[in-house]
Amino acid sequence: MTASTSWLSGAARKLQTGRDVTSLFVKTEAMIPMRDGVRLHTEIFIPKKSRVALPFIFIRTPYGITDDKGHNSYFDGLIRELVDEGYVFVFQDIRGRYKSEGQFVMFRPPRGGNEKIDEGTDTYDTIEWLLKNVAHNNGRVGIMGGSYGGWLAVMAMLDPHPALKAAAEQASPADQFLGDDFHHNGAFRLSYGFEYSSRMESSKIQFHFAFDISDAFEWYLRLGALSNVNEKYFHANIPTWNDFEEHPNYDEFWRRQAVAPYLVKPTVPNLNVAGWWDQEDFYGPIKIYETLEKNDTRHLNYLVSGPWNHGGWAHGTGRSLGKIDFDSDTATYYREKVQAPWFAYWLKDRGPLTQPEALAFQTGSNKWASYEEWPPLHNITNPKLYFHSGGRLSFDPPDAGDGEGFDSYISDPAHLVP
Ligand code: PG9
Repeated sequence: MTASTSWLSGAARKLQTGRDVTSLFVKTEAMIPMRDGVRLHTEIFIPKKSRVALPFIFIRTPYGITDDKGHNSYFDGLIRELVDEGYVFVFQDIRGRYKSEGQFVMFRPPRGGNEKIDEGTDTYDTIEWLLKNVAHNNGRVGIMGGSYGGWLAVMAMLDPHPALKAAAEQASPADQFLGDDFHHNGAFRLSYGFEYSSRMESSKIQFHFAFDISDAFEWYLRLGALSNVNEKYFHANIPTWNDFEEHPNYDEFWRRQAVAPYLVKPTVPNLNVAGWWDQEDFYGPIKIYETLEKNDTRHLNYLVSGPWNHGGWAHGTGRSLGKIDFDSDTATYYREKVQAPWFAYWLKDRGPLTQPEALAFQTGSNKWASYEEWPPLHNITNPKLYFHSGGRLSFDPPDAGDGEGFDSYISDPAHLVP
C-alpha cells in the first residue's frame, strides 16, 4: 500500500448515491481566457429547471474535474446537499493541469514584483468571465474546495473579485514545513513527498509511481539515502522534489509559501473546515482561522471541526471512522446543516445565519457543541491523560509504586509496530 491520499481522488472514493444528479443540469465547457492569454478549461452546470437568477458555486482543482472514470464525483459528496437549493456549479482545471493551458507551479505563491498572474488572478478573471457570459446569474459567487482546492479558495480571498461573497476553505494547508502535507513540525514526510510530487509533476494528469514491490515501507527502506531518488528515479525532473532536497530547513522558500503573512484580515465570509484526524492538513485550517481571527472586526471568520480524516466530511455519512462510531452521520450533518445554510445565507439571503463562531464535534460525548470563541476559554476543564501499562490511557494517574507507572517497548525501524 502506498501512503499518499489526496482530495476526492475519484477511484478511491466509493460513490455514495445511486442518484445521478448531473442529468438535472445543462453542462457547457469553456476555455476561459486569463489576463496573460492562457485559457483554463472550465465546466459549467446550469440547472435545467430554474426560473430565477442563481449564484455560482465555484470549485478549482489540480486533480481533474472528473475522476478516473470520467465521472464528476463532487456531485456524489461535497456538493450533493447543495444541488436542490439551486446553484450554477462551476469546475475548473487550474493552470497547467488536465485540459487547461499554461504552466503548473506547485503552490504558486501570490504574485509580487513583475509577476502578472497567480491563482488569485486566475480566480478573479474566471469570475469576471462567468458574470458576463452565463445568463441569469445573480451576481454572487461562492468558492469552496478541500486541501489543494482549499488553498485555492484561500488564494481567491486575498484580493477578491467583488462578486465573491462567500468561501468555505476546507483543510487548506497553511505551512508546508511546519504542519501540513510535506512536513509535520519540520519532519519530512518521505513517502508523501515522493509520491505526491511525482504524481503531480510527471505529467499534466495524475501519475502513479509504479512500485516494484507491494510493501511500500520495505521499498523506502531499500531506497536508502534521499539522494538516490534523483539518481535512480526522478533525474531532477520533478521540481518539487528538487525543492525538498534544496530546502531541508525552514528557509525563505517555505516562508514564502506559508499563507499566514498574506492573511491580513478577512475579506469575504469564510468557513474554515477541519477534521480532528486529518492526517495531511489539520494544521492549516486551524492556523488560517487563528490568523484571520486577529482582525475579524466584521465577523466574517468561522470554524467547524468534526471527527474526520482528510476530506472525511466531503463524502459518505461520517457515521464512523474505522471502528469508532459517532452515533450520528457527522459528514451528512456538516453538508446539510452547516455548509448548505452557509452558502444559502451569503449567496441567496436565506437566513438567519445560525452558524456559531466555532462548531466542534466532541468525540466521546459524540455531540456537536457551539462556542463563542476558539479555542474555548470559558466553562472548560483541562484534564490530564496518563499512560498506563499494557498500552492503556486513563484520566487517573498511575499508582506510584505498584509497578503500573511505566511501560516499555523496543523501537525497531525494521519492525515498526511492537
Ligand atoms: N493534501 C493534499 C495536498 C494539498 C496541498 C499540497 C499537497 C498535497 C490534497 O489532498 O490536496
